[in-house]
Amino acid sequence: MENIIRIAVQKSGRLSEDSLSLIKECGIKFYNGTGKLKSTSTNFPIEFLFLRDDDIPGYVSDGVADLGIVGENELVEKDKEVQVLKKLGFSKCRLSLAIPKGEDYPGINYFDGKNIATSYPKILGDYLKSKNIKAEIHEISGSVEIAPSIGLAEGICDIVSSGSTLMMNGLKEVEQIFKSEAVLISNKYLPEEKRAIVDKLLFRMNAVQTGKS
Ligand code: PRT
Ligand code: ZN
Repeated sequence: MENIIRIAVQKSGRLSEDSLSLIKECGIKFYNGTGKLKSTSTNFPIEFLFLRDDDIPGYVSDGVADLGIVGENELVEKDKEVQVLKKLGFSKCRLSLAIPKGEDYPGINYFDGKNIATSYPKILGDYLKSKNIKAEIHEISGSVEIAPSIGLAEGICDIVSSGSTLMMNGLKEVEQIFKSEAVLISNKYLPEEKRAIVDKLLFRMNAVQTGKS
């Protein structure tokens, strides 16, 4: 089916609301009832897949979805071949290194020989390598901030937005290693018919953004 495009958006989480509002502001109508994993617009040739954000880069690089909206942190971590069409300006955050707040921090060498818990082993590994630091990366999938207090690791590398989660867990941010926001991504090999629909969508998204600035 080449006269309709498919976009993967987060089912529920920090990206969902802004992703769907942006699409609605583009004048695209669709139904997204709770629990529905797929929906087709009634006035634009687009179908929605509601997924976990972790799966979005892979679905877009495989061509299961033509487009996706995902955080740059997830995109870079998953290391899939896709094209970034547009930065979307929402879900802004950073990936930072943090340590217990009572510790002295002399600089990045602090982490030499230490254990760091994270859900972003690739981004962290690349960063440590670029700084010539040899640390042990301990991959965990969630609640990273409690790792130091339970003796699992000496430091953490996790997403920070306001900083209050770090504070509540007795940690302080010592290095910002990656800045992220939501981006619109596309499969690299779209046929021309789909490309034309994507261009139409991009034109509307640009108009929405210009209207806001
Ligand atoms: O279920 P699914 O896998 O789809 O969702 P998820 O739980 O993996 O992701 P979700 O919905 O939490 O976040 C989706 C994306 O939003 C992330 O990949 C980031 O690109 C972006 N984002 C923006 C954030 C935050 N802000 C954020 N604050 N993602 C996570 N957080 C968490 C962070 O992990 C930490 O626990 O919030 C806490 C820190 O927030 P502050 O404000 O206390 O600093
Ligand atoms: Zn996720």
